[in-house]
Amino acid sequence: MKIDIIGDIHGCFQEFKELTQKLGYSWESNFPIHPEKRILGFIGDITDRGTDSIKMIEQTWALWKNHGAYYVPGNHCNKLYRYFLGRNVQIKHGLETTVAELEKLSDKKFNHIKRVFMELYDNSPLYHILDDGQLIMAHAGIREDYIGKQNKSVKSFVLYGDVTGETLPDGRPVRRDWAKHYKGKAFIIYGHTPVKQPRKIGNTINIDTGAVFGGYLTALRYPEMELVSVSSSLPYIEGKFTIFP
Ligand SMILES: [Mn+2]
Repeated sequence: MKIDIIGDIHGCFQEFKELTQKLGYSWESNFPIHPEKRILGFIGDITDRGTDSIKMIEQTWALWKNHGAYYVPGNHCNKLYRYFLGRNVQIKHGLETTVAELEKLSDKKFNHIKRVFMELYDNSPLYHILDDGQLIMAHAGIREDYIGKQNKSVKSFVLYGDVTGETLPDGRPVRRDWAKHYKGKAFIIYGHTPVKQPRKIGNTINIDTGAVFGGYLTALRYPEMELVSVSSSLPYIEGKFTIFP
């Protein structure tokens, strides 16, 4: 398989369009289509914080539904799904921007966006095992002993990472560096924790380069293992990037 997997987009439609163009996709049909039938992969957190979450829902759903794109949910996707279910979720940490976009829609358009997002979410696995088990897409990564399993712990890990339950002084959750200890054969591609440059360690790569915080939007071309990035149009926010020792 030939797939281009994109890191956390967070409503950055403009960067998504630029990145797919740089990857050789054509936008003639208003959706990125590759002339050699490469496909796109979405690593989760397609919405929240950026200005175009609705557009990213439409793009991701249509590419998944009609063109074989792969998607796994992130924690922000999970929260939006629970919002659509009518659960009592807190409209903050980025969800407020998506809700503000939704509130401007007509009832008809709102119901359409709700329906397609829920369809996408309901039909997507917590993580994808691709290429005969050689490649795994998981939003926040996955531990080797969780691969192939589906339970509450696995769900929490792939959505939030290896969190300790503690928080840093700035409110961000404390996360263990699972990638450093990963010894599995499958190559794990993930995002969730913004880093200044893609972080490749062992058989893992984090491609969340903080597009919504003024970094880059990054894709990994598989199986070529080439990284392709575009600069964010947004102001750079230093404190949002994790620096690993
Ligand atoms: Mn995330």
